[in-house]
Amino acid sequence: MAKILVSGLKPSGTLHLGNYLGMLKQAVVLQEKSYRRFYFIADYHSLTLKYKASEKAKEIFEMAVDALAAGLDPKKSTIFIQSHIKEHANLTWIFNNITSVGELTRMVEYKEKVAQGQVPNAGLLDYPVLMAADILVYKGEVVPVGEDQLQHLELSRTIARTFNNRFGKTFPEPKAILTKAPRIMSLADPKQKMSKSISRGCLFLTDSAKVIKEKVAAAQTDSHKEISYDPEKRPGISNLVLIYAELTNSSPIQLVKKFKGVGYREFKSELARVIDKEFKPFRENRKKLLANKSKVVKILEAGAKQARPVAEATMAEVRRKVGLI
Ligand code: AQP
Repeated sequence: MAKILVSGLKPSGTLHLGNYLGMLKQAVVLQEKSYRRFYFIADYHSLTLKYKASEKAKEIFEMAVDALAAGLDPKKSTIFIQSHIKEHANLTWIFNNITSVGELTRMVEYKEKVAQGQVPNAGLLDYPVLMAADILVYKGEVVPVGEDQLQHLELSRTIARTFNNRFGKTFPEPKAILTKAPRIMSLADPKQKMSKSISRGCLFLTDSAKVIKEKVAAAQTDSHKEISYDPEKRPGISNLVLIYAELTNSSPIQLVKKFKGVGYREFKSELARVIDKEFKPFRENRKKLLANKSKVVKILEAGAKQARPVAEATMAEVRRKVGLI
């Protein structure tokens, strides 16, 4: 039987190159493999961060538009909005009772977000439990994610194991599918992950050719002259080389050879051209989808209709096993 694949995108801002190379590009490619796929827009997760209620609906809808524009195909994948399937929240509550608070407070992303000034609300702390429910409500076995989500995914595995031990075998222990670029760094600070919530240093999928050129030209590198790949010692240029490699299906080593004797300015200009070429079709698809909003609404409704019976069946089984009537 085809393995079950689950992943999500949080509508907390515009998609960036990190989201694309860490997860989305691979999600599109995986549509050609024999999985049963569930992709959702993680609107509940986005409420854990500071946000403006008047802008949230637009953000959620546009994240769905962006996922479709990047190539997620409703004929191959079930695409829907997280909060439209109430079982995500229901299962979170069950999982809350088998998860230790100590483990949640040790999550690196929680600590980072609080250090960045996010309110340490219970939702932010509970984020990884909701993530476990997102995956396990579909009995997900594989999860395409970036490296930042690995610790959360490990907790999903722990939750699945704990539940199975206590209530009987119910859930698989989901595994990550990582890309060769699982952590793209900020263009402004190559020691920090590129993140939607820190827009400085982000290269957005919606950026025009001109903006891409300006941002890549301004990307922080170092005072060396030659192109090389050494993420530890030369994180700035290495981040750019990795981006180039991923977008051209080559390897950093091949690129270091190819650009021998070429200066940073010329390399950056070439990289900007490669990025723009990759994202041009995305920008065009996005424009078309935004002009046909009812089509997107229908796709999301159809996706929820496909996802709901699967989630309901899991929740019915869980209710029985934990002793609810
Ligand atoms: N910098 C990154 N490099 C590689 N992969 C990344 N991902 C995120 N940042 C990078 C992966 O992209 C997928 C979608 O991410 P998300 O929407 O679930 O939210 P996130 O992981 O919290 O991403 P951001 O951009 O950092 O958002 P904010 O700032 O709002 O928290 C995930 O698979 C993620 O691993």
